[in-house]
Amino acid sequence: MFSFLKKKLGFGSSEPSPAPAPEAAPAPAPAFPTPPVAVEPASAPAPQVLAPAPQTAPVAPPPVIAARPEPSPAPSPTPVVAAPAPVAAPAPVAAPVPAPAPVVAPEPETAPRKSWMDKLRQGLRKTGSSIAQVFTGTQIDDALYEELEAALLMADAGVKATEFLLEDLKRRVKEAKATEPAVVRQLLVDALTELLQPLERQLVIGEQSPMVMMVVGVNGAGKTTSIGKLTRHLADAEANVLLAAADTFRAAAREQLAVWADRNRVQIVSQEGGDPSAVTYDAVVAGKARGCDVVIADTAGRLPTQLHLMEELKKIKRVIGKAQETAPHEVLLVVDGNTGQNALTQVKAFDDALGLTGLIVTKLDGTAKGGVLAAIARERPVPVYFIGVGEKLEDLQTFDAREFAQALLE
Ligand SMILES: Nc1nc2c(ncn2[C@@H]2O[C@H](COP(=O)(O)OP(=O)(O)OP(=O)(O)O)[C@@H](O)[C@H]2O)c(=O)[nH]1
Ligand SMILES: [Mg+2]
Repeated sequence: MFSFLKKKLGFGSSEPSPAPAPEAAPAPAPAFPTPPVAVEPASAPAPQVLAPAPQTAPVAPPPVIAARPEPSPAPSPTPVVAAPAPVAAPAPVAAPVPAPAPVVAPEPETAPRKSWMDKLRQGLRKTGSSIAQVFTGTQIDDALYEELEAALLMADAGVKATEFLLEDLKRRVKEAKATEPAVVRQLLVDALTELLQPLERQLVIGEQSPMVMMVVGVNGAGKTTSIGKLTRHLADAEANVLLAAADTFRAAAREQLAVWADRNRVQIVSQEGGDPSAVTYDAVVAGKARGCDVVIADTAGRLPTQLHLMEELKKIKRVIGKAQETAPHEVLLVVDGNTGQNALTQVKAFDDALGLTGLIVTKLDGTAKGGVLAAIARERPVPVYFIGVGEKLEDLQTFDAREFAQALLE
């Protein structure tokens, strides 16, 4: 499924390993193996990095990460730090960490990629079918373009992206001297793919130790669930993860994250009724002391119009910077794909307040509003690291512009 580009040392093979992650491949890639990690600059759209090497079992490869840094004996700086049961005994040195055997086991090996693509397609079909219907006629005329305009707007692509796509499409149709509506549909897939391509980006870990990520978004967008899934993937890729329960607003939120930490056997820092900034600070300090690879802070949901709560987020970000100079390295916004144009509003508002580095777009398995990604690409192109197409682990996937365009217009 997906790999994390790991740079420098620390874990994962640090040299361009020959057969790394599968990705961008139509082939039935396995759920999520990807141990040997690809190394490449992040910027470029994932494809070239990743060979669709049909992975086998999700077995841990060369045991890269040396003995997991022990949690408890660490000079844990603050008392806040609850160090949950991080796995077995820490082997002294680079002992082939008994690869958390059970952790692996993604589901059925066979069809994962296809099945999540189906979910994406099914979700977007509500949108897609109306767009696809535009091309069922026999003529390319004004009526076709008018219908297409209406369909794109219905799919929440927004006025700007819709205008842009129509113009681009007309140019392509002319160039290709297309005469069949079915060909026009294919040209629209190309146009949309090109528009969405700048959003493709892969999460890079290993450049910073720890890499600190803060996750924000409105209530119920899917922050905690996405963190849980991501943590599992990171843990499977041998990264040492520490979670910060910076959603101190609800007790249940802490527990929800603790369940994920437990399930993935990673550490968590939380504090009853504490201040979210303080919890995050403690987590980053602990992450440094314990040699963690990634620290992920889960924050409470909030609307961008709740200014005092947005200030709180800014404070968390500042405080992270005090704990580690270059952090946070990622500020991810989780948006619910169902919210259509509202998602664009959220992206703009959170970006203005915090300077987003990436997005996770969830719930694309049940939405008729998938066109909003085109609006985001046109108006505020924050990269999309992952998309969520369901509640299961394998339902968190990397974003691939062409796959998405195809699913939307099918
Ligand atoms: N269908 C579907 N449901 C999802 C997806 N991602 C998350 N959910 C569900 O959305 C609901 C809310 O998810 P949470 O992870 O608790 O959302 P949150 O943003 O952390 O919520 P707050 O912390 O309350 O702001 C849960 O029921 C999740 O199972 C997805 O990609 N598809
Ligand atoms: Mg939450």
